[in-house]
Amino acid sequence: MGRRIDLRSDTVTLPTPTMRQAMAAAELGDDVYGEDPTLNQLQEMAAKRLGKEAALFVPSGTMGNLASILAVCGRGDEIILGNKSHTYLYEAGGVSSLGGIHTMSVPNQPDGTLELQAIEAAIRADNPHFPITRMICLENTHNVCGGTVLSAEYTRQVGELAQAHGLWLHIDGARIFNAAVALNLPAETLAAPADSITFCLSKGLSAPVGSLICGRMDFIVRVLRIRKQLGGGMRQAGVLAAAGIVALETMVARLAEDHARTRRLAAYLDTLPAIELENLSPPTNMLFFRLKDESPVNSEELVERMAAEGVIISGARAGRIRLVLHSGIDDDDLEHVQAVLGDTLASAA
Ligand code: TLP
Repeated sequence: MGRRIDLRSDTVTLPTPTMRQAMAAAELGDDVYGEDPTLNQLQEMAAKRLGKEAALFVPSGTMGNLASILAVCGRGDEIILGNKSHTYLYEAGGVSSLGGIHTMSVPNQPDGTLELQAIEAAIRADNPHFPITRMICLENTHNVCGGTVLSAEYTRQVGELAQAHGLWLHIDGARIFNAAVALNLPAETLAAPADSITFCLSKGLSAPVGSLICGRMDFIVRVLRIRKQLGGGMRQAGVLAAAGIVALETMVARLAEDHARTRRLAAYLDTLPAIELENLSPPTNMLFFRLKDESPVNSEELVERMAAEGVIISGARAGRIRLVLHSGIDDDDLEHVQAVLGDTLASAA
């Protein structure tokens, strides 16, 4: 044994040898004093890449979204966000429990967008019965909608709508570089309409820890205080930032490989009669499927059988299974995954 192919998430990626070397050699200081040169370098790089004035390092994507929202909204304010967004579903209700912020969810369309009319209709009138709408949140790529990509044009339209109503536009860009690579556009273009954007180093980019919040300087100054309140002020965080710098320098363009393998895997799954694939041509690095009734195994059995062959997939929630491709999966691994899936599901139909 020994082979372990983990398709649960791109968060399972391990730092590359170059990252580990950079971490060992990183010049360090106390970042609460603003004196970690490596962290400062990463923050400057991130701001530049996203076309914003400044950036701030935080331990996680969850803290990135939370701190961004808390920096703009107060108790009794409201944010408009997708009903399938990560912030709405998977961030433990932090904006409400910690910020007293009300959420107004709008249906995510299958492509991850929110309809412009639906956003507009969700904006509150100025009336003492209502909370005050303060922010619109988008997610790019959209995780639960299938790793879907929001176009620059769509984002621009939402930005215009936000501006027309005096609202802040925040993008959860945990996987914004996947979107940028898929569209062959600079991430900066996708971030341009947003007042703030967070992105993660510890997903497809394979760094061990960290996310960045990017925006105007006055916003980042407010976020800095909130990060401190949340306990996210770190000291010699340059050890982490060193890996992040390598991630931005060397791990962005290669996301195209993950996307290509995801499409190849989808094409293979489409040949298996037991599988009902959601998207024949997944746009980025994740695909979703269900098992049909005629499948010889149910999803729990599939998870078990795959694990026995060294392939780790998540237990399906409501029968929906997600597979995520990343830098830890090469062509050999992909063949093994296909062989195991094929064997387990072969006797279907
Ligand atoms: N997503 C994780 C799980 O929490 C579902 C995953 O495996 O995909 N925004 C988006 C769009 C995300 O997908 C995630 C993580 C986050 C934010 C939160 O990032 P972390 O885990 O760093 O707090």
